[in-house]
Amino acid sequence: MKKWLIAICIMMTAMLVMTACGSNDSESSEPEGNGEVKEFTINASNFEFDLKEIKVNKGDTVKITLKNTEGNHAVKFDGYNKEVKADDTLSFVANKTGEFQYECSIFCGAGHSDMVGKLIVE
Ligand SMILES: [Cu+2]
Repeated sequence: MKKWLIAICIMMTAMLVMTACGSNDSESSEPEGNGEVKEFTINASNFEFDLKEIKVNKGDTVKITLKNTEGNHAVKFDGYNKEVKADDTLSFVANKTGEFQYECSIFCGAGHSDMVGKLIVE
């Protein structure tokens, strides 16, 4: 009788530990939305982004890679408070609908203010 109880206790503890580890895993990995994963590459030059519009659906995981083909630029997404630097990939879940401007966040020269684009989340 006692051994049987101990066995159940061990099994329940093991299950709890496994559940805890499982949730930790999902927290430490990349954010996951309930939509698709959409990948984009923005090529930045003086003074333009080659990608001026990014369109996704709410719940999609957006992955954005920034490449600087000329000059030094970074991209900041208004409304989401996210930024991607050169040769880096930003990943976030588009959990808010609307139109959000993105812009160069490094002052790069005369055309800096022209470096804008639009993130559309439907
Ligand atoms: Cu700039």
